[in-house]
Formats: sequence, C-alpha cells, structure tokens
Amino acid sequence: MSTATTSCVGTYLTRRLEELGIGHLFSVPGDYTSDLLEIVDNQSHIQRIGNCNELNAGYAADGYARANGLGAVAVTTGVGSFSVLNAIGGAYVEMVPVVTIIGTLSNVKRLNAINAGELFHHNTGPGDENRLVFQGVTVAYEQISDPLQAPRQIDHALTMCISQKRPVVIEIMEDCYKLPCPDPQGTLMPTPPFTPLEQLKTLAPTNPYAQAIVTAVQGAAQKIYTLLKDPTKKPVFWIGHELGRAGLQDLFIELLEKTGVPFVSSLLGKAVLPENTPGYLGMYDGIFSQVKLTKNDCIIALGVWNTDLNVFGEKLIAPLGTGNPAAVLATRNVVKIGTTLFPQVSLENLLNELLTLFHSGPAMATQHPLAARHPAQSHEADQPITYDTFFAGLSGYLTPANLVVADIGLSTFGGSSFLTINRPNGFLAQAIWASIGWSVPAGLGASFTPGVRPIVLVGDGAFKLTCQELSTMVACGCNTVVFVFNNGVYAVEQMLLDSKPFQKGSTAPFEAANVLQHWDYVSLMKGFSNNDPQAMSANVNTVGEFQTVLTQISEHSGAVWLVSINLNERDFPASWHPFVKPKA
Ligand SMILES: Cc1ncc(C[n+]2csc(CCOP(=O)(O)OP(=O)(O)O)c2C)c(N)n1
Ligand SMILES: [Mg+2]
Repeated sequence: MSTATTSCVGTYLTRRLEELGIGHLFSVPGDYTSDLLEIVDNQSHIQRIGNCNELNAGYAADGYARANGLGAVAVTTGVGSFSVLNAIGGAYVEMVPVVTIIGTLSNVKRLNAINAGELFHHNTGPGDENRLVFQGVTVAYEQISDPLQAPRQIDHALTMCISQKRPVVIEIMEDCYKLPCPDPQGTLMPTPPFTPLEQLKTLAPTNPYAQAIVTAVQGAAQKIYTLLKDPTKKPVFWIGHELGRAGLQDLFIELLEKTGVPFVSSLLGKAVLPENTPGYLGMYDGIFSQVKLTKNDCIIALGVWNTDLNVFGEKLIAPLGTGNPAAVLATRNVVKIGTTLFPQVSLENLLNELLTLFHSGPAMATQHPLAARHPAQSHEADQPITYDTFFAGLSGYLTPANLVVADIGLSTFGGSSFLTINRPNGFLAQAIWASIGWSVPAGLGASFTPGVRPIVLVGDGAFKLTCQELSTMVACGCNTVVFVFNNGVYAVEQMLLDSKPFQKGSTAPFEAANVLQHWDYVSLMKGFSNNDPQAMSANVNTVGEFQTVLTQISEHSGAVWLVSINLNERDFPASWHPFVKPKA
C-alpha cells in the first residue's frame, strides 16, 4: 500500500481553510511567514490580501468572519502578532471566529536561543511569548513544530474555532511549512457547546445530569410560555446578537408567528433579523432608544448580552434577587426569570422547547399594535448636512445589498437606530470591545462577500487609526463606500467628559485633547489610490450635495468611495439630547 502524501504543513492548512469557506487570507509578510504566503499564492485557491499593517489585517479578518462565518489572518511573530492582538481581543469578546496564523522561530533557532542565549529579531526571548500573550483571547492555541503532528493540531484548532465561534492561534515554526505531512482525512464539523435537547431527553431516564438539564429547560420554557400567554402582561421580545451568531433566526421567527408578540433589537443585535420583519418595533439601546422599555415591563430578552454600551445609561436588567418577576434574560446558556436561575439552558434548546409548547395550540393573535417608525421628513436641499439629515437620507438609500459597518462614535449610538436595515445581519459594529478604527478594515473584509456593497460609517478620529486600508480596497477592486463624519473632534469623548459645548447656543470650548487636525479627504483618496480612476471622493456640506453623491455612488457602482460628511463640530444625533445637560 502506498503511503505517499501530497500535503505539506502549509498546503494542509490552506486545504482545511478552503474547506471551511475561507477564500481570502489577510496578511503582512515577514520572514517567519513568507514560505506560507508563497504556498497560499501558488498552491491554493485562497486569495492573499496584503494589508498595510497587522492590526488592520486582524480587523479585516474579523469583518470577513462577521460577514462570511470564518476569517483568517497570517502574521509574523512579535512585531506582527503583538499588533494583531487588539483585533483578536475584540473577536474573542464579541464571539467572532478568526484563525490567526503566526510564523515563529525554527526549532534550531529556539534551541540556540535557549542554549547559547542568542536573541533573534522580533522575539522577546526563546520562549512561549505568543502563547502567553494570546491565551486570554483564544479558545485553542497550537504550536506546530512536528509536521507529523500538524494535521491533528490544525484540525483541533479549527474545530474549536468553528464550534466555540471564537479566535484560535496556529503558530507554525518557519521551517515546517514545506515539510510533508499526512493528507486531510474527513470533514471538520463544529461540535455545539451544549447537548441538543432531543439527545438530553433520550439520556435523561438513566442519566441524572441530563435529567437536571431537561428539567431546567422545561422549567424555563414553561414559565416563559405562561408569561407569553398572559395578554395582561404585554410581553415584548428583546433580541441580541447571540441569536444571530448561533443562527437561530428561523426558530425565533416561528416563535413570533406563534405568539404574535412584537420585538425590539439591542444595539449588538441590530438587524439580526431584517428590520421590515412584522412585529419589529425598533432598537432599544438605553437612553438613546426610540422605543421606551422600563424595568417593570415584561421583557423577554433572548441572546442579549448585558453590556454597558448595549443599554447605554440605563439598567434594564436588574441584578439577581431584585428582578421584575416578569423579566426574562436568556443568554450565555443561562436563563434568568425574575429571581430564579435556570442553568445549562442554551438558547437553541429553550426556543425548541417553547415551540413544542406552542405547537399544541393555535397561533395567538398579535398582542400589540405595531408602532409607526421614523416618519420620513423632508429637508431643503441647501440645508447644512447634519447627523440627522445624513441618517434620514442614508436610510432611504440602503438596499438589502448593502451591509452597514459602523465604527464607535456619536453616530453609532442613537444615530444608527434611525437606519432601517432590511438585510439579515446587515449591520456590523464592534459595540462591546469598541476599538475605534475597526470599521474601515472590517469593511474591507466584508467587501469580499459576493453581491454585497458595504457602507462604512466612521468618525474622523476613528478613521485616522486605520484609513490606509482604503488603498487595499482599491488594490483589490472593492466597491466599498466609506462615509467619514468630519466634525474635527473626538465628539464622544467630549460628551462623556462634559457635554456643555453641545448645549444649544453654547460657545464653550472643547477640551484640547478632543480637538483633531483637519484632513483633506479628497486629496487623501487620490494619494492612497495613486489617482486610480476607480477611487472616488467627495465633500458633502448640504443635504442636496448628499443626495447628489448618493446618486453618483450608485452610478459608479464598481468604485471605492470616500465621502467626507462635513459637520458642525457641535452637531449630534437627536437621540443624544437626554445626554446633553449641564454637568452636575
Ligand atoms: C483604540 C481606541 N482608542 C481610544 C478609544 C476611546 N475613544 C472612544 S470614542 C473616541 C472618539 C471617536 O472620535 P470620532 O471617530 O471622531 O467620532 P465622534 O466621537 O466625533 O463621533 C475615542 C478616542 C477607543 N474606543 N479605542
Ligand atoms: Mg469626530
């Protein structure tokens, strides 16, 4: 029997990535990684994308993963890996599956470092520095030095990534990429981080642990069922991004149809379901909300994470022991109802059990009249552009082919709730980790989704961190549209410090640390693209100019656009009004 294989460590990895749907690898070369990039270019179907720096490559892999299911980035050790860390921290916290490949010292060099004290470039020592740095932000870390063990290690890391939906690192010694190894065997499949309900029910008669989980799932479902059936409670669903990450939208839609109960989204869960879904009332994001909810409402939160930015300025979810008996929080495999906790209850098992309860009876009538949302307002063409007129204009322009990628700034909070997004998972924001500058590279990553034209919304301060990826967009023939909110300040920081400069008629100065150097965005685009005709840019000062630019963006559908939305530095989205009050 022949034992010949056609794989080496590098092709094994690229084949596995291809099987999992990776068509693009974000990267910056380095001598510890170059052999791998050569293999990607010459022996795989993966398109290598050359980024301007490793942080951007990491954000791009994150945006790619949010839009396509899995992302990958390859960097060199130390100088590259330490730069990509911020992006991987965000992916870990927000449950985005990203594979980071780090090229490191060969075994021989490592032994020289240990035995002869030789210090190699990009290294802090001979040891395990990457593992130490990444251990808090990965669910698997594999260090490959033996090609015969590489298949097992690669398969383990990738399986963890697609199962836990969180980042992993595969560190490969520089002399390993081209060494022969066994060919891939079988297909990698995710293993869910919980046991499916049907299986638990089969095990339950003889397995007390399974029985305890079934009891918890059934107890939680029964309590929620009772609340949903009681029209005096006026229940409302509040959905979060966990519903989208776990792909449970269809189950939730079935529940909506069975119950007739309306729903709101969280900021993180915005557009998990298309926002024209019957029963959608709008976004609830704390003090910015158009939809008002209180602690006393019968809120059934499904997959909502209790984060400070998700419920900005309000505490809707009371601590255990003080809760509203009709408030439900089902998230991270625990269900909390009033003062009772039901552990080990995954969202999927809960939804399935609830649907079983509802299947026996007829669908309930719609319980709430649906709210009319954001009535359209007309604006004069010569009116100066503001956050509010921008969002009103963009909302009317978006189609399901657009994916909105929003950075952290005044516009994310409140402003984005004025956008109606009818594409499922059509709104991406890094709204927990909240690292400014994420959106431009993440928009690059999302641009490789077939049939999608991403619209990036970014403040001028955030833009300055990572804007070089505009040039990568041009190099890759993307048609991304980037709107920069050019207000010349770190407005959010000023709001949080002291909102006085934003009060009506105020002439109070901004804190010096929050004032930005102005940029010429039209010239910048010319420089970044080397005057490529497919790189377009414009200034927008009025509502009329905005409408004109939107028309041009549609006409030049293959071009990358950078549009400067020139705002008064004291402007803010109307939803910030509750925040703009004298400092106590
Ligand atoms: C990497 C990083 N550095 C600093 C911050 C703190 N920060 C949060 S918002 C913000 C200002 C953003 O300014 P800009 O992009 O101009 O948006 P605006 O506030 O003007 O809407 C800063 C500095 C952060 N979140 N991330
Ligand atoms: Mg700004």
